[in-house]
Amino acid sequence: MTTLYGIGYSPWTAKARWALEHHRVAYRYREHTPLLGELALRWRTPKGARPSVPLLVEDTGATTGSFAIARRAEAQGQGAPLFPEAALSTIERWEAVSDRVLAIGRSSVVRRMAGNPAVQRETLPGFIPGALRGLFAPTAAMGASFIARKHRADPDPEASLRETVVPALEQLRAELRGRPYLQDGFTYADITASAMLQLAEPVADTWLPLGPAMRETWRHATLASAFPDLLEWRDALHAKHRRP
Ligand SMILES: N[C@@H](CCC(=O)N[C@@H](CS)C(=O)NCC(=O)O)C(=O)O
Repeated sequence: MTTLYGIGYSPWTAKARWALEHHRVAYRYREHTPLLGELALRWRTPKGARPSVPLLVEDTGATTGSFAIARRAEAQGQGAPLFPEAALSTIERWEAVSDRVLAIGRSSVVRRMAGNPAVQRETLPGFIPGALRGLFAPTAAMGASFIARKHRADPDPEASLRETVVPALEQLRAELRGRPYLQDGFTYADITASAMLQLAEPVADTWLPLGPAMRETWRHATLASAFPDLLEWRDALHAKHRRP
């Protein structure tokens, strides 16, 4: 059985799931718990690859990274291509921008998680009963600092939001020019570029179920008010191209 390991609130996991579902690849989903799940993650990760999620495990082998998983989905699945030849350079360019922007988002979110017991409780594994979640919340805080160390979190994510994320979103607005897609039709460029908007406001629960504290942790009022047109574009893409 094909299994996708991911983190429910991670936009990288969301990109992989969108591509798998677009191509109607059957898979089961398993939540990865940072720190506690590290040994199992290393054990499942192919030799030479950096252990991270999303990670797709099939009978024939494992694929790590949202981009490689999306390409694997395209190679195996059905439906309209997300990587048409003519769009490849645009897709690769936006993938690089999106990866940089999402890393800043991760730094910002793990920092905000550190002082927020409500969000820590929400990110604990589901098997921990409600009455004990408060007690175990510091474990989630340890998981967040583990991610910060492992992925060398940006020490000043607010400055990087201004210097990197705002120009990236302005560039996206300029390239879209009010059109529904970056290329002639829907491609992975739209998936990867629209994932950046999670840093302003996560997409609705229909597509990304989040607890209220986690939703609030991702939300950035200044970014959201500067890019309402892009949020509208991202929501329309989901409504049209992603099953709830
Ligand atoms: N470029 C990679 C980035 C993946 C990534 O950074 N994943 C982080 C998401 S927070 C992760 O695995 N964190 C959990 C861990 O390392 O234990 C992709 O496209 O999938």
